[in-house]
Amino acid sequence: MSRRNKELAEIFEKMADILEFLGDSPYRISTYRRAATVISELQEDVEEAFKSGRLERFPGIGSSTLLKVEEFLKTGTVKKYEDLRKKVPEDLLELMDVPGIGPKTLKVAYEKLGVKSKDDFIRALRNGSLEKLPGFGRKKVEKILKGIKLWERSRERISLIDAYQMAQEVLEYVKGIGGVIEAQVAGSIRRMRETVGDIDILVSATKESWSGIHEGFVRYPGVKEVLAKGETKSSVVLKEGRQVDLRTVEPSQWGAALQYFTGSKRHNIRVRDIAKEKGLKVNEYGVFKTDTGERVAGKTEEGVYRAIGMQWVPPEIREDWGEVELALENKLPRLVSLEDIKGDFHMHTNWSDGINSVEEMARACYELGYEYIVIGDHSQSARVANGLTPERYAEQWKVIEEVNKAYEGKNFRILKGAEVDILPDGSLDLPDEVLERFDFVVASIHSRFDRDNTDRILKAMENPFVNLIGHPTGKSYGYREGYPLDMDRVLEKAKETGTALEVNTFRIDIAPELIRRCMQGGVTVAIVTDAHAVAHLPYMKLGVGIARRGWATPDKVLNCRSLEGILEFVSSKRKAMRVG
Ligand code: DGT
Ligand code: CA
Ligand code: CA
Ligand code: ZN
Repeated sequence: MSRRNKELAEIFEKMADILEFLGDSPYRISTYRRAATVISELQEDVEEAFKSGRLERFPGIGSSTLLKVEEFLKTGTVKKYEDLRKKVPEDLLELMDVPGIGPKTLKVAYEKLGVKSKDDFIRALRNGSLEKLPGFGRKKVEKILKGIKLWERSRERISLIDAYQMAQEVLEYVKGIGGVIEAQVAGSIRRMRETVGDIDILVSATKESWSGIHEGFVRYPGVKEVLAKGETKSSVVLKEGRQVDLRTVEPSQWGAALQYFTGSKRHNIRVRDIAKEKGLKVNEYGVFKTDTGERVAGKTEEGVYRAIGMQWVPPEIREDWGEVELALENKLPRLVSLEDIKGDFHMHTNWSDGINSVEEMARACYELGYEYIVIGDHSQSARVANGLTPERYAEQWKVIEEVNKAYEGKNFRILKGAEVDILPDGSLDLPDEVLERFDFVVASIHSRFDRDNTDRILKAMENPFVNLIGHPTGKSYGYREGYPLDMDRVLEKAKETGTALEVNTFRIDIAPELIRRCMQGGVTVAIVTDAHAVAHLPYMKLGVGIARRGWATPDKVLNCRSLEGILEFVSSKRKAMRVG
């Protein structure tokens, strides 16, 4: 998403929050929220959408919204927003972003208890005064306290997906600075770590252009503060609060620097120790013979590893989790890669809580080169997500069949699917007679995140029509910890029943350690975007990165199979359970 889209979407979201806090009309509040959603999920820059008239074609985007968009494009802000902000204490505005604390909660705390700052609020949570108010109670207060803790942690380290977007924008800008020969993101983002502290960018350029590059870098429009500007290294803080470090190196040092600044620290320490045993010294400038000081490598990363007698190690697994030993023996596994991906199993359309149509999602996936996709809108019990009844699924199937006709002979097919809710007792939100008619079924938990959900998941996997468990751990970075789960039993049952587990790009729900256990235990995983808009589909790349961190190999990743392979995956479970 472009920086401007994001800024404007946040303005609308905040305006809705403030109006809610002030007790304004629900109609106006929902108009602003709608505007925020539409803008944050636009595929093009908001200015283009506005000028071409495409923006006003979205339902719910009326003339007063368009006026504010126009004002923002001209002035960089919205006056009404600036005025509204003054009516709410600064701290309370910030607290509205915390999961579990809405404007309504803060309104009550403000009016009944005089809460004006974050400290006031935390005091009211701790001393029991909030808990005594109607509509609160012990449980809710505990939940809010937990939310604050998670939120504070998520401000120290942000999710990969947020960091990745920010880093790509800075990278594009840096590539445009004069003298830059090559630029790449290093550090934890290159390793696709699930959470990111700061962004590291490495630039290759000849020495005489370094100072101009650093000058250009600190003038990036998204910069809030310049921490340091030097000849080889500069650091800035972005408006989003994230630090970016930029380093310049000579082209001849590129590989050594890339290896050094990609990390992880632990991987690098191991690599250096091994080099030392072989009489070599490794640093960010190259690989050198200890006795003579002769430089033997440094231009390419492959060359650095080769000089030490190692296979090149994919960045995603540079964590000292056993990769160093295998690389020395030339025995690293071939990890799944984006080119292997033939489809996506979990996405939503405007039939439930997505913003694009079946046709738009299909076209975008066809253009990504996929052979198949599963459209999996929410089932009926997901009311907030506008879940589908069996009748509406049947209507949607007609649309899917229509769209499929347009792709006949093109090696692309939409599979009829659902993301069916796993109900509290482990039964499913749709009867078997309906489930049977889908091509592929994802089953997920969307309620009772606070209790052990092992039995619910095991029971869902026993259903012959369930092919994939959506976001199995219930974790969602910055929002939710995830429920207690007996993973050994889940993995065993997944293998026994022929059910796959989801690697969810957005939630980063199953950790790499767990993916690795799936691989070792012979459990199939499916990498999904859980896209709610066309704009989310390309993040498959990050899902693949997360899977690679879990040492995922193509043979155990469902997306690597052909359409026939997917249909076979579905029918063999049904047959094994004697219903196919
Ligand atoms: P982060 O930013 O916390 O998500 O994690 P990283 O891995 O990006 O860490 P960062 O930004 O502190 O440093 C980037 C890479 O640079 C790191 O992975 C390894 C390398 N590096 C940084 N400081 C040192 C150091 O003191 N010694 C060594 N050997 N390597 C370092
Ligand atoms: Ca970093
Ligand atoms: Ca750094
Ligand atoms: Zn879901």
